[in-house]
Amino acid sequence: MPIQIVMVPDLGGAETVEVIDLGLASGDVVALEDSLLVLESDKAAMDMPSPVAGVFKKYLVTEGAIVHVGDAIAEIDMAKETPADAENPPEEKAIEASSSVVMAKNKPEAVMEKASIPVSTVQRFEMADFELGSGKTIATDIYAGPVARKFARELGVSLIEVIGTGSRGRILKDDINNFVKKVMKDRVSTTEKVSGDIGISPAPIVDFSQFGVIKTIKMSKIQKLTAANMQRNWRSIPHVTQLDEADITELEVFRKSLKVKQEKRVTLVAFLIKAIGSLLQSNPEFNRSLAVDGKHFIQKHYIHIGMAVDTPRGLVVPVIRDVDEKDIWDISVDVAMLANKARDGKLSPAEMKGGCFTLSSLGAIGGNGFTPIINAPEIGILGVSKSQMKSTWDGSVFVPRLMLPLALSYDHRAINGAEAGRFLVHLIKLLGDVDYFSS
Ligand code: CAO
Repeated sequence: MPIQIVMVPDLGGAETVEVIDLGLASGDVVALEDSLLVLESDKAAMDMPSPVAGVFKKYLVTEGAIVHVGDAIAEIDMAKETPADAENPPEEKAIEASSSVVMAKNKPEAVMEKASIPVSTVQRFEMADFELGSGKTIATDIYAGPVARKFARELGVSLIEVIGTGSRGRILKDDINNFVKKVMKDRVSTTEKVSGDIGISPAPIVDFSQFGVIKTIKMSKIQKLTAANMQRNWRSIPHVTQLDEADITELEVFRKSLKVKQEKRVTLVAFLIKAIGSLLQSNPEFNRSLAVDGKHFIQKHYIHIGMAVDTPRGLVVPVIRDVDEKDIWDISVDVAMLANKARDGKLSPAEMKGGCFTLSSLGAIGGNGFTPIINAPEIGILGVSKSQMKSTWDGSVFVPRLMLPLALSYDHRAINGAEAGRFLVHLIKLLGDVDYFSS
């Protein structure tokens, strides 16, 4: 049987060496001079190349074993030729490589013969201190065994860059792992730096109880979801907010007259939603979303508008559907119905989906203005604050007018400033046009 037993070669003076790295597994194809294992003397570590080509069977020693010249250390099956071997038979390669390599051919089964094997030395090898026998000696700066070398090759790691933490600075598999992890971590932090996170330090962890009595309150599901969505939208969308005021003096008179006549409640929010619906039709660039591929817009041919509602559980945004097909009364009914459902926690997931644009009205609460965060994948949101009587110049005199603060936030990847400016101007015009709502 063509089993070659490989033996410890002439060690050039050293009597014993330690086996420190066994890198092959049964069935591994071994080419001539492939590293079989690593031996280490007091002064150097050596890759021990295979004297034959074949298929590795097993080691006859364990890691940490102390071996002598001539000890059997491994078995290689030379019967199993590899494709490369077929073209270049092992014996020819062996003869080319080193005449001192003992080959299994023409030898009886399991020949136990002292082989003088070429040994490649690695880091810390000093010729004068460790003269090898008849083999070739290749001194390099890298001190690593075959397992580590194989692993490094698989990962494409240059061992020159890896710092060894093994005995006498030997590079271990873990050192390569740690090197790769560090490179990846550095790359992530470089990406973060490039993406603008440089200099943003994490929020300090403060023990507030040192300043007074505290209580930790669990966030509701809605609050957690809102926090995550706001964070994502704030960070990922280049927001611009355009500010203006609409003169709603006549509209408010009209709204109040409707209330009296119809004995039904119609709030300013219904007028705003109606007006936004009209603008999404005349300014279709606002009725889009950015496609995931970053190369297309999704143009919507339906008009559904989200309405931010403040509830005890947190902020929710039900959607009023097909606003373009509804009059002010239909919309008023939807506003009241969805706001009530929201406050009672009875909105279905479907009622909160499909919005094209959002209205966030803080008008009943107060404030001069705020910058709303876009509700992705929408690309625009209108923030409305409390209307106030203001002294305005009509060209000849100051007159009191009811002015409504508006803030239009838009995704600057999808909307240009001029488009946003026109959108707001048109909105202001509509809110001043009572005929539009009465017709
Ligand atoms: N300026 C002055 N008054 C306003 C106004 C404004 N901009 N907007 C509404 N009002 C008036 C209403 O017309 C109504 O007056 P009347 O009683 O005379 O009719 C009154 O304020 C109360 O309105 P309302 O709040 O009950 O109803 P609404 O239709 O105006 O709003 C809703 C409904 C659901 C939008 C509102 O209740 C709400 O929840 N707003 C908060 C939205 C929010 O939290 N946004 C922030 C999101 S980001 O954190």
